[in-house]
Amino acid sequence: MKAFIFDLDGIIVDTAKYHFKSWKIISKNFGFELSKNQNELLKGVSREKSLDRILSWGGISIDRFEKKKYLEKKNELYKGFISNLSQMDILPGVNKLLDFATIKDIPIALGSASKNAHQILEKLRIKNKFKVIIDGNLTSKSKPHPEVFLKGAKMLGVNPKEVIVFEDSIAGVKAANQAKMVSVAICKCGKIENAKYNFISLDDIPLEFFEKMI
Ligand code: B16
Ligand code: MG
Repeated sequence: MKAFIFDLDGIIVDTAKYHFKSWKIISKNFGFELSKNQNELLKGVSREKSLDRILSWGGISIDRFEKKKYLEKKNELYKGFISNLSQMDILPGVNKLLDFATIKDIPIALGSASKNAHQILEKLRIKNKFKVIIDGNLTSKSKPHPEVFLKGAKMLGVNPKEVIVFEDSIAGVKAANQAKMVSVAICKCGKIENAKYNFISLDDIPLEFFEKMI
């Protein structure tokens, strides 16, 4: 394997729960309760696309000015929830993999839909580990479109087929597969459909798993 691309929310840090909390509040404003199952379909999806999905689930139609207002409100709520993030919030197994990649000279990229990615990596104090950071500000097509990962591979100068992508979302696994990369899904649910490999936690991946591929 020539490179690793990490998703952010749900892989490096459990910010997925804060996106859910924020969208739940916004959905309540529209008069409905956002379910856990619906939230799964928002993971890895851009802020704008997420709002569009919520509006369609609620059967609500608003103009673009209102949309902008709710997008800002959602981000304000979210930023409030993540204000105290620190190194302590890095998920189990992340540092082990980052260290392994450094020792083995495997370049690392971030492939996230989030426009808050830089701030989050700074709070976690691991931004310097990433050779390339592709976030929601550098992409125009939301996962499941492979743009975010293909851009990452291009900037790292590696062939997509030689990239392992770590993802926690249905949309992200689809994006990695469409990019012809090796998708490794991390989900407490046990399995994300069509992922090449599935693990419950990054910490469960034995390093020999990678030794076989590099
Ligand atoms: P923001 P990932 C995604 O991050 C989240 O999974 C998704 O729930 C969120 O809507 C999206 O980022 C945009 O985030 O509002 O911070 O720009 O999983 O691709 O790292
Ligand atoms: Mg994610």
